[in-house]
Amino acid sequence: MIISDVELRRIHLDLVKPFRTSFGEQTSREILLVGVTTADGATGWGECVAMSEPLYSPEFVDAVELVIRDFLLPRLTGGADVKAAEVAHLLEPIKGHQMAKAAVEMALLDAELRVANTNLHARLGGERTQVPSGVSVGIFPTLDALLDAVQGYVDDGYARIKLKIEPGWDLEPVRHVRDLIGPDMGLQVDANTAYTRTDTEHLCALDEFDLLLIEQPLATDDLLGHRDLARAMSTPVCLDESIESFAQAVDAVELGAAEIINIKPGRVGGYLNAVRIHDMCRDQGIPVWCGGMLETGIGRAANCALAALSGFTLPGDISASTRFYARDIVTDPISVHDGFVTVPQALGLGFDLDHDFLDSVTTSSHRLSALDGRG
Ligand code: SMG
Ligand code: MG
Repeated sequence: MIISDVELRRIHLDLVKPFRTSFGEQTSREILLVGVTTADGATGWGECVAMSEPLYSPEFVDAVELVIRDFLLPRLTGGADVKAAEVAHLLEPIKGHQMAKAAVEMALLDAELRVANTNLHARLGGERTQVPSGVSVGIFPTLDALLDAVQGYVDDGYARIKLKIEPGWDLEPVRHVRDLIGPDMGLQVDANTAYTRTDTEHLCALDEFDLLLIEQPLATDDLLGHRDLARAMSTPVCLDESIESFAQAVDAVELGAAEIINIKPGRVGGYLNAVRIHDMCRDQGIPVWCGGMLETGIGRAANCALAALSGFTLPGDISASTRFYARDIVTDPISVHDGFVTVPQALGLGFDLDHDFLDSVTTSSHRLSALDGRG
């Protein structure tokens, strides 16, 4: 593909209700979209999962836009013929910035698939046409409010519940939710790095609730702490924030720090790296599941295609679009039926944009003519 034009577009979407995690509360989402137009006249879109502030990871929207514009695009433009599968390698000289890189790769992949008249589901070769859908439930001001919300998601048909936890909001909420949903429904917790090694005994008290996993209890760089916790707890330890690359996934698995991995394509530099991590984990007998970053229908469609691969043996955070947004920017938003979402079969990543609505939520748009690459 020869990139002829790039659009960096920001959108703002209000959340249907606030979403609180151990690192803060969100009431809206600011998202950077990357649109690439190729010399064949195809347009592809990628969605960057970075948040507005560097609270989940070091990346954030303002920085991502700058990095893409000044450092990533110049390495892919200037008339060069670039395949999506080459993007990660071409961008390797730029250190880090996995979410920025993923968004660029995604846009090129979308364009490439559209030109080839196929989609991501077919390209990745996922066996399934439906994937089980889990929902991520935030921290609430009261137990009653939490239980109301969980009951609503159970009624919506979700296949499993993930509770956000933090010190002071863990054993009791988990106990009440387990009582509410019964022993058979999948339940897991996500601490987003809120605990330390000194909390081991406290965290072991979660073992009695038969959780599918505990996600990222300790700091991002505390692999040994996660290994020791994994030895102490019967609940499997799952890493999210700690895994930003294929190499880190290999190390974490070998060390015994990751008994399960949450694969987020944005966090690991793109869908193709995500597939490599999936393949490695499948070979090592490590279950994986597809995480979520409050994506729009662009990322949500692509995540469905990824989660259709056979190693994704646990339900992902791939909920209905309406779990976060009253209206999505795609024409056919993801919805949940009997615990499953259907892998979209539209061309490209699997979505078509609702251009009028997209324009109405756009807050800025910068077009770059890509023929003057500076790589
Ligand atoms: O998209 O369903 C979703 C969100 C899932 O909880 C979710 N994501 O750590 O896994 C995680 C969080 C990261 C984003 S929290 C603002
Ligand atoms: Mg997480």
